[in-house]
Amino acid sequence: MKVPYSKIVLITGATSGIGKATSARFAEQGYNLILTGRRLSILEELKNKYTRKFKIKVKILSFDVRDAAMTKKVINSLDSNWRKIDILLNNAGLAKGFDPIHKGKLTDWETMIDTNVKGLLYMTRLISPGMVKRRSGHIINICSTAGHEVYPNGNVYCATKYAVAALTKGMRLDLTQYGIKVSQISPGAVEETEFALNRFDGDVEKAKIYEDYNPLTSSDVARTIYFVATQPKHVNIQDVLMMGSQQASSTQIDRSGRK
Ligand code: NDP
Ligand code: 8X3
Repeated sequence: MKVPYSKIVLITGATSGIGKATSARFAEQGYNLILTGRRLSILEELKNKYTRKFKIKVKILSFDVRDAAMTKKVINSLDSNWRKIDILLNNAGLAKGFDPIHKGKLTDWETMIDTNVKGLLYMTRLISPGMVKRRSGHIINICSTAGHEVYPNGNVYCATKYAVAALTKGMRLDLTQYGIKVSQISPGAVEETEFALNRFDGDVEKAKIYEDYNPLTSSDVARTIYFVATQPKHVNIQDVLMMGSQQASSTQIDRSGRK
């Protein structure tokens, strides 16, 4: 075990992509984990793997972050030891659709707002009071370059990530006095995730958006999250805006082949 005491990290959206890669990073470093997501079988696989390989404790919680009542019930069912969460990684999120505003689907908009904004708020509201009481903790929100610049057809997804950026700032203003750090990571395009597949409703062909350049990988983002989470007590990295080397902005990507 490399961790001085059994720190607990709760990761939302641990079944795939950035959340899954980050769970592996913390697991190999000896942290105890609370892993959440809707797909129970994947959570079970991760729990078996990490407890066997790294001898850490893993709690899995399967629920939909859009469901406020269920989220409350599940988080409040944790026993007092598991409630002492040191790091909350608000990662669960998604893009749905890629339509201009006049053609967008209301159901897509509701899914994104309910998951990316309201889900993040539900989790924070449930977990931050314990951190305030203990006068310690670190909340890390997964934002996006989409929370820094809006791109065509990104409308509502970008709006949810601008909301995440505003909430990160608001949380920090409210929680700093209690010794709680609040940070966010803002990645550009990230492969080894289900992000594109979800955005394009499972259309494998449309989801092939990374083939002609090197985007970030989920492990690149996980490594950065780990770095942000393991700074000395007096250091808080507030935001990390990161992109693959072939990406200059949301719309400027060198698509001349993988380099
Ligand atoms: P993935 O689709 O691979 O992972 C998304 C995770 O969120 C899954 O574990 C999924 O779990 C969980 N999730 C989605 N909806 C819900 C829900 N309603 N309730 C509970 N869990 C949910 O995508 P990424 O890893 O790419 O996405 C993670 C975060 O990173 C998101 O916030 C995304 O916006 C952000 N991001 C992604 C980028 C990219 O290019 N990939 C770039 C910048 C930011 P399950 O389905 O099991 O519920
Ligand atoms: C994911 C990155 O550019 O698809 O947040 O919005 S992007």
